Amino acid sequence: MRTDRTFTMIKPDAVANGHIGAILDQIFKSGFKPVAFKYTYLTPELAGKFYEVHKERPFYADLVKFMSSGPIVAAILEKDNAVADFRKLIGATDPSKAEAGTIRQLFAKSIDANAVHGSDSDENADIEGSFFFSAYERF
Ligand code: RTP
Ligand code: MG
Repeated sequence: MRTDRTFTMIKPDAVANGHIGAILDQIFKSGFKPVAFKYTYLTPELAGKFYEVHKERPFYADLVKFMSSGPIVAAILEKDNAVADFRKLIGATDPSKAEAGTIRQLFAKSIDANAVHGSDSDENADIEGSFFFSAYERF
């Protein structure tokens, strides 16, 4: 299992608020290199499938509704120790608890509309990247 890739989404709130450029700038300045990018949209069915691990959690329905509420940017990023370093860059799930200077502290409004997603393991980075991109795009 490779350890130099992660998967991210710029979520509907950050896209709608015009933060794509600023967020990508911060990601690239932190040393992540682009592997694959897509400006796209999750239907409720696709959002439900993507977040299936949270199916039994109380916030699942709201999460699916939010993630399918508007366009997103999906991307595979490359850097040593990508998963952990990226989660450090985005900050805590709840932006009110996120460290100063993190992407969620700067751009997120609430725990639901929290601007970005970051994979939580190397295995999930691979699964999530494969959800959006074909094998040749992940070369
Ligand atoms: P993500 O998967 O989006 O990168 O976020 P995460 O790892 O920091 O958090 P996770 O536990 O995977 O939860 C996925 C998304 O569900 C919403 N959530 N709401 N109300 C709540 O207690 C709660 N907990 C999680 C968040 O929007 C979170 O990003
Ligand atoms: Mg997560």
